[in-house]
Amino acid sequence: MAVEFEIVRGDITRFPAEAIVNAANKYLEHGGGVAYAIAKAAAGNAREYIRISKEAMREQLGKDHIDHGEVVVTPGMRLEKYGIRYVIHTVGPYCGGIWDDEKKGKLRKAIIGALRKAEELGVKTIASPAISAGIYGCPLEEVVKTFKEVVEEFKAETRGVEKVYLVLYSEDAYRTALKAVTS
Ligand code: AR6
Repeated sequence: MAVEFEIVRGDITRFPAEAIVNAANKYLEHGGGVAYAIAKAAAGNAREYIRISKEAMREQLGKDHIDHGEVVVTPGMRLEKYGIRYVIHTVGPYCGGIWDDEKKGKLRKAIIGALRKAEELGVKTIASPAISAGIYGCPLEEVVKTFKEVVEEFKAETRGVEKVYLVLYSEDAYRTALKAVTS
């Protein structure tokens, strides 16, 4: 079955997909943005979720940081009531307003890493925020376009994933995202 891509407006901490993606930093510190929101919603306490995430990183990667393209999985915990079984932590590029091929390459790796992990976990639905489009300062339009391209390429290799959602938090961001893929 072909994987479908959909842009939606919503809060990823309660989005009913089997796996959600976290726009993390390389040390899984979850200090702000969507990472902090996921950490608080999942564990009730961000500090506890950081501890769990770092432990998972040690077990899964055997080191204390993630490179672009690598991911770490933690259980949904309190998010399981929405049907979220896994959180896939991935790290996008820091842009600070600058966009170039190198940033794009890093973002592509971050996205494909999360999608491949979803496939490996056997989930049918995965939802992601606009990785790097917040605190990391990458242009939202470019992030959305890159997302669409990567999902398009992922179609050729996936067997199990049926739906990929890109979840925008604000109405404004949602509108910008829709425009970015139609223009
Ligand atoms: N649901 C969906 N999207 C959200 C939500 C939400 N609940 N909350 C925020 N967003 P950011 P980054 C959007 O800054 O740019 C953290 O401190 C937000 O509007 O969370 O990759 C990490 O630990 C934006 O469009 O992630 C890293 O240090 C998008 O999610 C750093 O921030 C991503 O914004 C990563 O920065």
